[in-house]
Amino acid sequence: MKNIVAMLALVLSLALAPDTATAQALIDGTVTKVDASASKITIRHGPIKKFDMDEGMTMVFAVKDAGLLSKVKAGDKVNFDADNVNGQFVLTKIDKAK
Ligand SMILES: [Cu+2]
Repeated sequence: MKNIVAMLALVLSLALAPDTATAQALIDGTVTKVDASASKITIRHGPIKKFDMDEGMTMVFAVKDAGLLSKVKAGDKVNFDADNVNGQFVLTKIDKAK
């Protein structure tokens, strides 16, 4: 019986691990401008290792899905993710920071 409990605990921890990893991969930032008509957003962000940005900066991101922009406004603290698509940074995910 103890073995079954231990195994269930292990399975549960493995099942939950990917969620934690995803959450940690998001980038912290503050929205400084939303330009819905151009599908662009300006975000002041901290270092982003995967883009070799060692220091924080303010930069413009194109937006894959313009619907993402309805969730946030200038001044909001956010957690977001982006892809580098042929040298253009494209926002793929954004949520207000909790
Ligand atoms: Cu940057």
